[in-house]
Amino acid sequence: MILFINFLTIQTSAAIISFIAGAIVVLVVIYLFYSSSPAEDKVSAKHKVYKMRARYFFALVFCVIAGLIITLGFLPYPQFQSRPDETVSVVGMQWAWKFAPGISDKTPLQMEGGSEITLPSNKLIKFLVTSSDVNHDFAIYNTNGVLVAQTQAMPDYQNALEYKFPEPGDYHILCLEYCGIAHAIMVGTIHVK
Ligand SMILES: [Cu+2]
Repeated sequence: MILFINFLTIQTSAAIISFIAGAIVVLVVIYLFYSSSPAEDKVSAKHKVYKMRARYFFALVFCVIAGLIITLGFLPYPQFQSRPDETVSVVGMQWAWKFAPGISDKTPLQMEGGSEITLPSNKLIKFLVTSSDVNHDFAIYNTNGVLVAQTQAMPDYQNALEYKFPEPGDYHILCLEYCGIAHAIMVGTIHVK
């Protein structure tokens, strides 16, 4: 079963789920069509419907709360409660990235830094990401070109992104938010040792 799931792309899974959901809707309509009884007086029908609606409402609230409680543990946040091993300040600007080690006390415009930085592998790195002009998106791609982490780089706001580079290599930083004519050349590199 797991092997089968691994073969499914997101698109195929979405198509199958849509098909099943559509089939359920059709079946419900057919069921309602054949199970509907002749008209009864409005007052008692209304009373019945309200009663049923209340039951469905509480069942739905129960399911949503249970779902939240069960899935809360899968959120990635609790694993990052530990202190980061290193902090890096990041500024996105038209059209480059600036990296500086540590917490910068300069404004994004004044912060000095290059578009490359060297960081250790298997250490928790905290990126403090902001922008000196428009919205950008700080996206980390691994050595195979796979997107592994991202956060928005926004003017007048700082987003924290914590990531542990699993292995050494050159990780590229691309902008995922179209930010103007030279958006595509906005590339940074993190050399992970
Ligand atoms: Cu950009």
